[in-house]
Amino acid sequence: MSEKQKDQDLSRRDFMSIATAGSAALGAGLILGQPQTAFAAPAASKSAGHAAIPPGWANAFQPAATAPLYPPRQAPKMGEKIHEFDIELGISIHEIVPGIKIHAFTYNGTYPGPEIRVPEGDWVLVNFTNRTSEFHTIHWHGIILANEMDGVPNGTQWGVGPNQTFKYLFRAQPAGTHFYHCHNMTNLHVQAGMFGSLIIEPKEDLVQRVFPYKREYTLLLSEVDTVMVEKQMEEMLRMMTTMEKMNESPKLMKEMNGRMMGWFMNKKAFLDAVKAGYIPPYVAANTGRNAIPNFNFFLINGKAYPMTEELFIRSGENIRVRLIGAGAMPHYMHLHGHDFWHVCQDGSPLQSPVRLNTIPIFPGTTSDIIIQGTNPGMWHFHDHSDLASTNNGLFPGGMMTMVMYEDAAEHGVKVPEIVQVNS
Ligand SMILES: [Cu+2]
Repeated sequence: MSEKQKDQDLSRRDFMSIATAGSAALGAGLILGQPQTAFAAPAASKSAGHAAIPPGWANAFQPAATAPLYPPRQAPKMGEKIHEFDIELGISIHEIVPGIKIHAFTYNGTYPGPEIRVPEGDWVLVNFTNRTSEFHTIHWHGIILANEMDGVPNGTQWGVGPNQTFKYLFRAQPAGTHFYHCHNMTNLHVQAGMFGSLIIEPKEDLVQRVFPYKREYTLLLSEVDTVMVEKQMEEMLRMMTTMEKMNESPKLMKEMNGRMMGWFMNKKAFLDAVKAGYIPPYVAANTGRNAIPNFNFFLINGKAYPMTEELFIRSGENIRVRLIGAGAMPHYMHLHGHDFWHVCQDGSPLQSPVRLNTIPIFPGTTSDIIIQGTNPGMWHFHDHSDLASTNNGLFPGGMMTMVMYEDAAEHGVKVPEIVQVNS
């Protein structure tokens, strides 16, 4: 797959050893909270007033700007670059935190799936092979592509059945932070791990120009009802034989769909079936409140605190953080000790960056922020909804991580090494 995020290999333990080694600086008279490094950041951050636009940020309003850069129905031409990826879907065991494991649908064995990162305007070819007994697709969320490639089962394509391969081909547009996910039974399949980031790098990056950065992090935010996932995954495994039989014959599948799966060829076929006595499953007693997820784990890149990965920064450094609302609930990411710049929404640069300390991430949205290294220490970065800072109802846990200054000790800040799983 695409290359891994760089520069994240410094473990918390390494960080602590750095912090401990430098702790003598505490006695050396350093003033806490005042970084000595020159601050490589826009002058606007030093100016008064929250509305100041960082200099160099020219992003004038254009009424036609939402039109695709390239015609979505074009085919690749000679000389155009095609990035090819193989994605195989299987069933894995995924550990959220020690002691909590669930059955997961995984793209290439990871929860969430692998990052796809390509330059804007190049082509993406994904060979998607389904090695499970359920139907799946991949929907390319936020991408402007040909209708047939949109990955909506029984909408723009038949679901990809067991051991079938579907080739998704599209041009990488528009630039920015996007994601992909299964569009079949999304309530279960996304909770079960079928989502991942899709980063399209622009030819000219306004964010990089105005806020020079070397390190970036992508945080996929989601949540899971582990009881529901386990129950439904077990049911799915029991249904395996029926599903495989249906897959043997598309004709049989079309005939059986109404009764077996609740699929109809069109609206009239559905209404005719109702007239003939068909009872839709949502009327039946086995659904309702019990089938609505009651989320008990809240995840960043598939993990809950304390197993979430920290974000590392140094004084004077800018880091870019891509936040993706991949799940079913809104989250309100709050950073302690800093304001940050909200620079992009749903991939595109804002008309002007917005200064915040808490940013709402709604389902299906992406927000890019720039954190400037202005306050050495170890700072909580978490969903400010208290519901989401728990594991199975116990605080602390869930959607929480830390922004860790690698040079905290040099600035006289001592960072405690505590891992807490109950208060
Ligand atoms: Cu799926």
